[in-house]
Amino acid sequence: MSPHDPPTLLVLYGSQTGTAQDTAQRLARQAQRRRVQVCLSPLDGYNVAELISESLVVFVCSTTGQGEPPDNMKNFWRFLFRKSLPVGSLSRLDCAVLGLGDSSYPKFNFVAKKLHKRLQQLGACTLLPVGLADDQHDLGSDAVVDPWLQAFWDKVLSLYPTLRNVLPLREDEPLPPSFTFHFLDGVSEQTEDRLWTDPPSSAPSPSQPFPARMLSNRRVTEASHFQDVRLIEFDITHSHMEFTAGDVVMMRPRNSAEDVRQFCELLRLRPDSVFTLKPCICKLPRPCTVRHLVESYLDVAAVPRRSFFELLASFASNELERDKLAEFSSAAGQDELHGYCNRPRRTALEVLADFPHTTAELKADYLLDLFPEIQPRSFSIASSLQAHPNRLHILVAVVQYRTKLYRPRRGLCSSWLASLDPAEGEVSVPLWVKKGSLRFPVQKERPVIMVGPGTGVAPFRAALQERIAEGKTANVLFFGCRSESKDFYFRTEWEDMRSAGHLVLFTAFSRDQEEKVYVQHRVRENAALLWDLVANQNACFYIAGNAKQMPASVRDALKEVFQQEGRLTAEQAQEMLEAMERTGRFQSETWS
Ligand code: 2AM
Repeated sequence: MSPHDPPTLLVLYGSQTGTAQDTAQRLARQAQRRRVQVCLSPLDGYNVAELISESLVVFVCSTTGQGEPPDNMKNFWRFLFRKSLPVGSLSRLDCAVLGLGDSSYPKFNFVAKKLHKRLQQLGACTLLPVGLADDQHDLGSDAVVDPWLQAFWDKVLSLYPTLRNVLPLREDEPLPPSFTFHFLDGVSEQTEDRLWTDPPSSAPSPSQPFPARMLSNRRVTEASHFQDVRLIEFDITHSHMEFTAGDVVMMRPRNSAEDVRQFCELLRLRPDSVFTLKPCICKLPRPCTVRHLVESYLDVAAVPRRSFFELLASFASNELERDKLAEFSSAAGQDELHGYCNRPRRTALEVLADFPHTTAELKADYLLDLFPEIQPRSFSIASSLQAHPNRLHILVAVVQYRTKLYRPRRGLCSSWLASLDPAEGEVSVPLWVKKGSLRFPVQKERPVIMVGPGTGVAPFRAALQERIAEGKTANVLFFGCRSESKDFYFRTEWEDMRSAGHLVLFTAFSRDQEEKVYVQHRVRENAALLWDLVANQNACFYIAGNAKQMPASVRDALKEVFQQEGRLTAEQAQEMLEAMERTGRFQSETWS
């Protein structure tokens, strides 16, 4: 390598749902096509102490809900913000930061902006302004991402002019696969379950989840109601799992048997064939069956991202399919791709069925490049160990909706959970727990006000059980659902708490009358009580649930309460809410 050649490009990503990973992967493939040495890694998979000796790094990071870094960059984040790091320690580094965010959340692209600033502070040279892609406005963020990637390459070409003389690999030439499959004859699979013959000796983790036995899976909405909501109970005896109210449980869903069958048929793979991988993937058994790989690892039921089409296009030999795939991969074809895939929520498996010639020719070696890994899903824990020792409950809304496509769309994890029936035989689900963002007060007298419509009530059920067991009886709950007779779940539990004097309950049944009645209406109606609790008794206020309009409307209602009862101006009410937020007296956990 001459001194004018570009150094190895390191692409590091922090990704929660896989978008940042996909973008990082696209950048790495662009580098491979330009014959630039490239190394791709999640931030926590990289030894951050080595950053001082790197020359060229791109960081691709998303920002999660409340301005937090994604889980797979949390260790990196802690390290980078250590006060002891010397100011000039990254002075050898040329770098660039691309952020993926959503402007409907308050701290838009907070992680990327903060990272960019911190790298500069540590002496790194930032090659271009931080890229701020917005999921709200750009089709799949490509309106920002593509020009940013182009600007990055322009900058690299200006720094390393010898690159201009390198003939890039053509778009239709496939890149070498990242893995090789070795199919074996006459060997049976080493299943994951066999690793679990002894009880674990420490708390479960993503790499060592605890196979929790499902004890019950009960529908809690009336049979004729449109929404199927399940209360699922797990046995976690001997798991060493510990959690308190507000924590979440994590699990990896599996693809349905029908999707696995169809996938194997389209790719002409035998589900029972057994293979080993090079390099190996520690989460997969060695050897592994194709069935296990497809069922538990490849995310074939997700809407595929652009890098999927780019890679697929490079294999297509059928002319019609090749043209269409090339269009979907191009910047100009993104509107079209959005209409074909994102809007109707078409799955990768359905796309493969639309491109049968290309699919039939796909080599197994490319499967791990084409499909991302199934990401773990989180659920608020809905029970307390004090009320239910050795048990963990979750509340799951089974996601199902229609688009223009013939088959209804189903949420992978909720449909998988709903399909598991402990009455038909033993079912176990590998679980681990994570600290959640909601924290409840330790002081006994301090009241809590909780607003949790729908499945938003899950963490509050855990909090109520825990608080009542600890003798904390100043509890107010606002619960909202459509109808008193159809989806008012936990009714008897709330009523028992109420009659014992441990709960003040307000309900909003949105569709039991002509006018919509929502939790925020009940908040306004109870202004005097709420003001007394907040202003005179130091109460904490919580919101949990679906992140559409609800959290913002409840916030507005609370500010109105402050204005009306506390005789505050709009600005003062806003300041009061912000002060409560800073001190942890106003907290929210929302999800989509
Ligand atoms: P709806 O479906 O009748 O509109 C739980 O999903 C409850 O939250 C339902 O009663 C639902 O009412 C209600 N809900 C929907 N949008 C809301 C919003 N913007 N604010 C508060 N509650 C809402």
